[in-house]
Amino acid sequence: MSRVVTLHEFIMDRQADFPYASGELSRLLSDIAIAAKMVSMDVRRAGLMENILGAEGNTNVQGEEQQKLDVIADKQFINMFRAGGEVCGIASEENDDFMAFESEFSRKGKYVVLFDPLDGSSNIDVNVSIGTIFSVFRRKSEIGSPATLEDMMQSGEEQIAAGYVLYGSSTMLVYTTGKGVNGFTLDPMIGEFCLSHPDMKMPENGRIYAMNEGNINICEGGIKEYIENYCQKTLPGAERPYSGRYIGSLVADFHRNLIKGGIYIYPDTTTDPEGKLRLLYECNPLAFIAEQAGGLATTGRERVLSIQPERLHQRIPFFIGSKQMVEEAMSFLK
Ligand code: P6P
Repeated sequence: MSRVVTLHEFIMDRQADFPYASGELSRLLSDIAIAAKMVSMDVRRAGLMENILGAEGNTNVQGEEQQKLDVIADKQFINMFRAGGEVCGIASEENDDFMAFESEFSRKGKYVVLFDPLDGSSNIDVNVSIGTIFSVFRRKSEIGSPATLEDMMQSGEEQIAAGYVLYGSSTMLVYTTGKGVNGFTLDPMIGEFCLSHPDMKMPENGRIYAMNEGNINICEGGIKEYIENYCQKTLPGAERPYSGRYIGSLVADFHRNLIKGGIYIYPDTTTDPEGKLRLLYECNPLAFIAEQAGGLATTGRERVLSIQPERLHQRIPFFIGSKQMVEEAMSFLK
């Protein structure tokens, strides 16, 4: 029985990967893990706390109805970043504009974090898996000055870390710093994330496709053919066609595909002509993880990580998963 490796030990062991880092990134990742534990506790008892469940009573910049837990999770992460001293500013799905932390202490932070505090929140009240997604950049602005919009608007290739927390049958934290992908499961007995999925690799191919097929007749040409004439056709020699699995929580669908192989597709549609998923704090972090695990993430036409952002809450069409499946799906696009 090999010894349990906690996330904290793993981060410290890997600190040597960053000869110039004096521990700030390690502390930032540890802060994310602490906030994730706190959100996990809130998620797991939401049904018992009527002040947590249900709608907040307003809509966010996305025009989506905010859930109370969205706002609670957003505050947990922001408070952790503000207090930690490594982060000079943030942008999140739940805040219209980016936030430059005011204190002199925070302005010395070297990093900015863009995050979706609780993705899939329409699933909260029905006890279906939800997740947090985060993306870390080194600031471009001068240390000691307030964070700027330019700090937030960097292309995905500039990320120095990215990850997600999955509040599922167990709570997992999966992240990369550009040297592979590792997964940690929260052990509630000791309150620590423990290494459970070392060096994760996404299968080159798979037989699971995740898409809201309710959009099949309103999305860009080629997708309908891919789903109906490829995924739903019994492949020669195969016992049955692909399996459709759509959870309605990007993090849960992505995590399953990372382990089993598969593709997640959210194309542009007549209702979401630019696509639905947000480039900066949903697509970029998962694209970084996908590529680090041997997968692929595109808009259907270009690599996600190469996109130079134009707006903070910019949306893009999103094809992410097993390399061969994403390439296959792209071949159907007109
Ligand atoms: P639809 C959740 O709001 C989310 O951003 C993703 O987590 C999820 O995959 C998608 O949107 C669900 O969108 O339109 O299928 O309900």
